[in-house]
Amino acid sequence: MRRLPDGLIVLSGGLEVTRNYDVSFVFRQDSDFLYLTGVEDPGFHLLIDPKRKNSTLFLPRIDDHHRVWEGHVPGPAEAKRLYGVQRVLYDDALPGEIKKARRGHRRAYVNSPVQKKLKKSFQGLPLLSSVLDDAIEELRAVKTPGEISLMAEANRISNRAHGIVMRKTRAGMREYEVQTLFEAECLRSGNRHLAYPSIVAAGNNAAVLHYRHNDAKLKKTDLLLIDAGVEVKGYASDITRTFPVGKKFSQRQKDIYSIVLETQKACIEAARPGLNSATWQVLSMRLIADGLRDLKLMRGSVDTLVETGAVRLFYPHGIGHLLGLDVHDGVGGKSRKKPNPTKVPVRFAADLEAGMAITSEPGIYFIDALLNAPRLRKKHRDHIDFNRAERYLGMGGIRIEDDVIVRPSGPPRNLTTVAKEIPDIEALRRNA
Ligand SMILES: [Mn+2]
Repeated sequence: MRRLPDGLIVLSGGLEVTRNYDVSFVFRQDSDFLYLTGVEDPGFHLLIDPKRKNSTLFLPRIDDHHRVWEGHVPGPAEAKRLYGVQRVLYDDALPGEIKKARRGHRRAYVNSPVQKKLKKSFQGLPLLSSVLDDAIEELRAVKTPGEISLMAEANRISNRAHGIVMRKTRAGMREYEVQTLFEAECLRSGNRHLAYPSIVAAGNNAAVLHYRHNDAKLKKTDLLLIDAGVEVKGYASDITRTFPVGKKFSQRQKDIYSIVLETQKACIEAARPGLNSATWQVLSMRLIADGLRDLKLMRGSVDTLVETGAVRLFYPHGIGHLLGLDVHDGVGGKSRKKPNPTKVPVRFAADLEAGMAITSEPGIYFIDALLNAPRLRKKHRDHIDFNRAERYLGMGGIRIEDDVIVRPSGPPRNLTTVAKEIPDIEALRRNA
């Protein structure tokens, strides 16, 4: 209401989507709608009237047929208690309520389902949707204490599940069996959704950034990368660990792992209010370039390795992202956009703020499609020892990812506690 005081605000929540014939996908609420209402069921709408300072939730009218098949659905009185909204009505009242509420408003802020399906009710009133989307994105970027406690709960469950995976994974298993270890622990917590499809990638599969097959057999000499997290009341956790399928890391695996780990810890330490996201990205690229130079995989000044993009052949993604009701939680709204103070292009340059939830997730990968591309070999021949790099092909990739909350001062609060130091991981792997 404070951000958009001059218009009527109307949003529709998500609807069920058909999976096949008469079966729907498991329903997951639209994140903006969930943010504003807490409603996890389909078919709801929300009307906010800043002029009259009230908001109304509209629920789908349920008939007896529905009750027979689906069971109990809250009525208006119960919904009012559950969702803490001033007024609750059935959705057949929505067009009439819009007509009443639009009096005195010169515009309406609506989300795209309203724009598509309820346009007629607003006749003559300009409908703005990107302004509304941006205003909510801006609000969602900084978390309230309540949101942070839900994110901490999601991390507690995912921490436990990652711990089980790290203890119980054995050579000879398939990647999907490891996935089952993780996801069973999440379901056991009473939460039905994962924040995103789990990535379980053994050996060279970890060089595929969004690997989803999860069906290869684990070999004793492989590293296993698992990127997985549960969702609690819509709030995501997003955690990655990489560990040996055998008892111990090989020396070569240790060398690469240590660079990623030191980079990840330094980037967490640096995540403080006022740090520009592009500066943060450059910091991670510099540390990785420096480590790869020590291993003689790269040569030249760190500045050159970063500015020419040579380091991107080993580290082709960002250091992190905002986290919240979406695993990639928008960028914080247009008003947060700042000039990029670096020479490295980033999607969005903005300053970190206290209360933001972010991931820190550097990685090093040996990707055949990059290391064996003739154009890239030619372009970066002065800065990458491709012959040496080829010897690492097959290792796949290493990524370490924690979820942290930026604090007003000092280093952030780290919600992720899964083992990541080499001795701690090897202790969990001693029976492997
Ligand atoms: Mn992530």
